[in-house]
Amino acid sequence: MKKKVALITGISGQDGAYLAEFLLNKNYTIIGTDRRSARSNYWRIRQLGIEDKIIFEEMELGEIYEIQRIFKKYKKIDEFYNLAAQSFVSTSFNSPITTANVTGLSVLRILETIKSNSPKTKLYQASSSEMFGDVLEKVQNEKTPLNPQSPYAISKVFGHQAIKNYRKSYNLFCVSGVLFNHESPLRGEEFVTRKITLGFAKILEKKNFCLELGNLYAKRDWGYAKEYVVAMWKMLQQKKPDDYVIATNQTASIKEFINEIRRLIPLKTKWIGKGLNEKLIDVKNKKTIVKINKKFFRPAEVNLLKGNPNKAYKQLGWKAKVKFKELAKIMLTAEIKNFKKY
Ligand code: NAP
Ligand code: G4F
Repeated sequence: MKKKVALITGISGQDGAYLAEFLLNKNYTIIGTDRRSARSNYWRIRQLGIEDKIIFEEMELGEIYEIQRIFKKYKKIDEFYNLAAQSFVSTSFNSPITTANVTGLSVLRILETIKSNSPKTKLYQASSSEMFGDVLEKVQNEKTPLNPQSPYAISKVFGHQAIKNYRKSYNLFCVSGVLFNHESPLRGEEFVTRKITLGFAKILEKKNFCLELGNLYAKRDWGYAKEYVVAMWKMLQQKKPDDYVIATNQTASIKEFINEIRRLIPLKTKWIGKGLNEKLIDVKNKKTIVKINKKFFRPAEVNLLKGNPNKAYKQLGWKAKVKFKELAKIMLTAEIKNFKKY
């Protein structure tokens, strides 16, 4: 049987690396695309030991010609996973137009290219729970109305609706995975869970490090990225294309995530103060190890995300095994191990 070919945009990102690893184990040929040819940002793929098994291509998603060029070069692409995006919500407030172009409009460029050049290619689009924004239902599912709160989320809504529209209008096999926050040791250092685990690894090593954070009270439904990429693949193996929520159905605040880390470390710590003066201190020497910095607050916040993944369970047979407490342990353990190595 001929090997299936999968193209992954955003191959250098967290999900790109885990998805490539998963699909290689399923004997796929992987074309991994990124906006630049420099391999310096392939640390995740290197860490997974799969760099030599991927065909790398440069493809700037801002240019439709770039996407067309890749489809002309590789005549048969069975599955196309669009994971590339300006994915950091904070940055989207400072760079809204770039975000809309890359995260939103690129989806249309891909859909147009597939429609004209390769209508049999199945497309996975990385939609996001951020689209629920200022939530209109306490637990969010595929039917919950969208209420985005950032240029990032607005861009994701555009891509999400484009997928629905092209599926209906042109009968393309294109789907959106509405993934809630998923984390791992391969998460970018700017995202809050990784910032926290890295911060605590530094605190344990050099005793004078202080971690500065923004809003501790926003709640997220945090899962494990390695499990979430499996759901992406499952969506493309269905008879009919459809959209799915992927989540753990548990929610916890940033402070609760920190409290989980506190349980895992050999330091006695205590929360003191309120509002912008809230701090976590080392009980023994009274040093501040976590404090609030206003600069990490967002112009508009998403206060609560909690997903209902029942449809994915029933139709894909997918369920999250790792919940946020175990996730905190996985991430902190890896962080400390890495620190010791370097
Ligand atoms: P990530 O680690 O930030 O990776 C994003 C990828 O997009 C990187 O490879 C990045 O390349 C690439 N990229 C950025 N701008 C580009 C451009 N102009 N042209 C081509 N590539 C570009 O994100 P992730 O956590 O793996 O997430 C994967 C996707 O899922 C993203 O679309 C994200 O928005 C979405 N999502 C993520 C989560 C989550 O919790 N992780 C939840 C829901 C949805 P560089 O290395 O060059 O920056
Ligand atoms: O880790 P975050 O930056 O992730 P956020 O904004 O939820 O977005 C992530 O998940 C989305 C899915 O829901 C993805 F679509 C998106 O691409 C990305 O992967 O922030 C989480 C929460 C926010 O409420 C933020 O205000 O943590 C709060 N927070 C508090 N202090 C902080 C910080 N976030 C960051 N990044 N840095 C802080 O110092």
